[in-house]
Amino acid sequence: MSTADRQPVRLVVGAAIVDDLVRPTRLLSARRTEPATLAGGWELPGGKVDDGESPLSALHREVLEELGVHVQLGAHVPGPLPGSTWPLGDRYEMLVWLAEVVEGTPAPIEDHDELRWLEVDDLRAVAWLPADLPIVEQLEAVLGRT
Ligand code: 9L3
Ligand code: MG
Repeated sequence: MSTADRQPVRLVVGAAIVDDLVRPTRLLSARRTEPATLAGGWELPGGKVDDGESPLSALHREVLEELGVHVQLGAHVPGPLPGSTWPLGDRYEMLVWLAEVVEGTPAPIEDHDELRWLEVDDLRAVAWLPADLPIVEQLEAVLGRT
């Protein structure tokens, strides 16, 4: 494939949902059901930003679609790429916010079959997707500090 054929990297947004933005003790993890290559892997909920949509709107839309909740956002979890995003393979990069549920109870409505709240000192208890693992490691540092 020539350079001209290469697709631009698409932006994905993700939510690191904690029980309390001020004093976080638990992080919400979600087990994917699709595609087959990612099914069974645990991730921070979220998804692709649609054309013409702002990253913020996309994040709120995704958590509502996937988990049925409204969230309040906290700080970004800054990633290593320009724009503070995290690499997700060749095709995507992800912008991640800390978040707290303000309405509803999270349930695996779409794209996940199980949710699990992980204690901050036990964040590696699930099999995170390889791309999400470095983000979780960063969260260990961020959440452990409070
Ligand atoms: N992805 C990886 N980790 C995450 C999220 C939300 C997404 N925490 C990857 C999986 C897909 C792509 O990004 O390859 C788009 O995500 P989605 O729209 O299928 O959720
Ligand atoms: Mg998704």
